[in-house]
Amino acid sequence: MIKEIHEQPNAFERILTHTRDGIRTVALEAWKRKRPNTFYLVGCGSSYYAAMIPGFYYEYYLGLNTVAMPSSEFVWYAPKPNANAPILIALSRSGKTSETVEATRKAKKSGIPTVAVTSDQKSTMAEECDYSFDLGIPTDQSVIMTKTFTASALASFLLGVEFAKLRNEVLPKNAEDEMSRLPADAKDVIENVEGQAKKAVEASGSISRYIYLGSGACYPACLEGALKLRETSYGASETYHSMEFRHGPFAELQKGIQVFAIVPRGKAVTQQLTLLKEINATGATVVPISDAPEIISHFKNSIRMPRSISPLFSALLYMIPMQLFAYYHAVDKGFNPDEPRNLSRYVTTEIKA
Ligand code: F1P
Repeated sequence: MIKEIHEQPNAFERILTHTRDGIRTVALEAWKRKRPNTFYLVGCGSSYYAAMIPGFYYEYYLGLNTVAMPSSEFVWYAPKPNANAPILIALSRSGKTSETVEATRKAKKSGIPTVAVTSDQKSTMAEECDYSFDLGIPTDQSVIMTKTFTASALASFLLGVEFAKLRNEVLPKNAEDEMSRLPADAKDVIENVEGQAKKAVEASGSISRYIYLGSGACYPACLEGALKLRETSYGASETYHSMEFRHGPFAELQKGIQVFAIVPRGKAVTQQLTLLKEINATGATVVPISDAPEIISHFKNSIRMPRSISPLFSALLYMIPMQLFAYYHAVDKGFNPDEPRNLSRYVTTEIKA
């Protein structure tokens, strides 16, 4: 797991150079066949959260109508065949997860074009989908998914960029520049936060429960951060949209609960600082992960992100400290993250519409 976390800068580099041509070809072919107008992104577990990240980007930055949902929900509640030119983009590291394979079959039966995003080109999903591109990176050796998570989120985002170009949508300012910086930014993040993540683990001895707060594309990143902790340390962890937290869950706060808050600078920092101060006043421990000076200076336990990193890719870059925390937390508790209990690389189960 730790090796795969460290390989993410290289994986980003490969996706942005080697994989990008294949992504362009897929977008162009799919565009020629049936100009897609509604983008369904699906996956299970980590791959579902990975799908939610580009899901946010497609809508917010690329102007594409998008729905991100678990594969099983797509199987049960697929769009009507006369829906607004749907396309299904299915994410699965293995390409073998039953619900995701079934979602692509269901789409094909209704005439919905299907794209496979997977690291196994020989998998059922890659072979059965209309379009598929090689992620171009060796898959995670560990059962726990880290590198393929951020890599498939990035590759799916790039696919959206190609569709947005074909639709003449206005791309986010500096997008290409920020993409080219991503591998170096990821390296910078690892160098800066690894020691801090270890310290955060050392300081967490009395914590029995973790809450992750994030917004925008960082919300699914938080879902994945909390899942990493559950998969490796089997502890209680949950996720809320930052401002949703006041609407109920706030009631349970007390000493022994740690709140991770992902606050990249720029968006609603002052409002989130107010929230974090309120949380802190309950006795719960606040650990912001942030590059905003006003947040970092306020909490002694902050994990400080490098200031120079790309704001566009916060969700991918802020994922790294959460992965590292989960890894070192498990090791600290005496668990082996490379032999997680009751977990396999992918799940096969019965799923029918
Ligand atoms: C999806 C997944 C993983 C999870 C576990 C079971 O696999 O849910 O996210 O960590 O190992 O399978 P995949 O469809 O991406 O191969």
